[in-house]
Amino acid sequence: MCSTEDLDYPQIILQYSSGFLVSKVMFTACELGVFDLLLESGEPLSSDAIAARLGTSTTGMERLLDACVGLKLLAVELTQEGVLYRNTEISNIYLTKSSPKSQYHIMMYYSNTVYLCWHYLADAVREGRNQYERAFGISSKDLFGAMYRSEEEMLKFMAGQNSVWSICGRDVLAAFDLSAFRQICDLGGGGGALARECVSLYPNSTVTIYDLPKVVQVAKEQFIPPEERRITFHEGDFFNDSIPEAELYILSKILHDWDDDKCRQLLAKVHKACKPGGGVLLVESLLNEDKSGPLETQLYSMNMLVQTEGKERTAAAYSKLLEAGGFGEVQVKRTGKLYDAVLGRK
Ligand code: ASE
Repeated sequence: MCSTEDLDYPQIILQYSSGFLVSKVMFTACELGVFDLLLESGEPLSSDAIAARLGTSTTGMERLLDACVGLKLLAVELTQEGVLYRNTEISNIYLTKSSPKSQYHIMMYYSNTVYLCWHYLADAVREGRNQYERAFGISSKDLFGAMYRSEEEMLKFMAGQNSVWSICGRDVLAAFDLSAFRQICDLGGGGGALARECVSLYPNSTVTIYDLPKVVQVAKEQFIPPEERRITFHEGDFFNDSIPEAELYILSKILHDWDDDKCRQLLAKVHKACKPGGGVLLVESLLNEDKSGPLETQLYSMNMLVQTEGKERTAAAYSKLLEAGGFGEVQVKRTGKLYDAVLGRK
């Protein structure tokens, strides 16, 4: 017989069960503008004042604020006027829209897109494929046709990816000394935050952002200032169109979108275009060789299942793909952060 006393750590199960509640509380406080309001106000505010300013119910806002206090995203003070709420340091840095390290956009993407796909996680596991048809009623035949099903979705994704580089961009670009590569092509470079980090860290380099025409248009108009002369653009679909010559190709979170066949196909094409002595830098979240962790990467791999045609891989798996594409001298650098770097040479 099994009694509850035999269970050593029931609190772990309870904690895991409510994990999604934690995410949703943080996303919702971001979405409603709680952290932005408290930053702007410059002084602690009551739940009634916050509810009034943000146009929400008082009963809902009070509970949202209290849950944020429990998560240490807000702090409370008891004063004569009653309970007042203020941002903590992490919420000021990461959860306000205007902060240079803001994660606001990736949270909105998680809350409004990723979250809906995860509703069908069991179907994704049963079928072994993404869930755009169930979640959004659209065909997933053309992956980025589905991902960028509207201009708004594309913008949310681009802004979301950009926010990740404000935290991890430097580490992945500094993992190897890339200063010898002057002509760099960022394949699927999107909103260009990594390209901007790259020209800032390596001032003698120029970066061409290669992406789909509609992505390049938005990147030019909304993400990259025209005075940034070291960044140029190339419109195309890297599976079907030609890839320009360069000394270094950056494939940042590209291979994790695709199956092994597509990855080999793309890497072989990059190898052909690459100047002799050049290289390719993969930026990905690496699984341990026995796939025992890191947990964040294991979860991202589940996300690749519900959202893409790919998965997260081990360093050995990326090395094999690089070698199959023709690259050699593969070096791996773990950054200790979310994203790691793998360099191959032609
Ligand atoms: C992709 C990256 C992401 C494709 C779909 C995606 C992200 C979310 N959805 O290339 C950002 C990284 N986060 C996760 C959970 O992988």
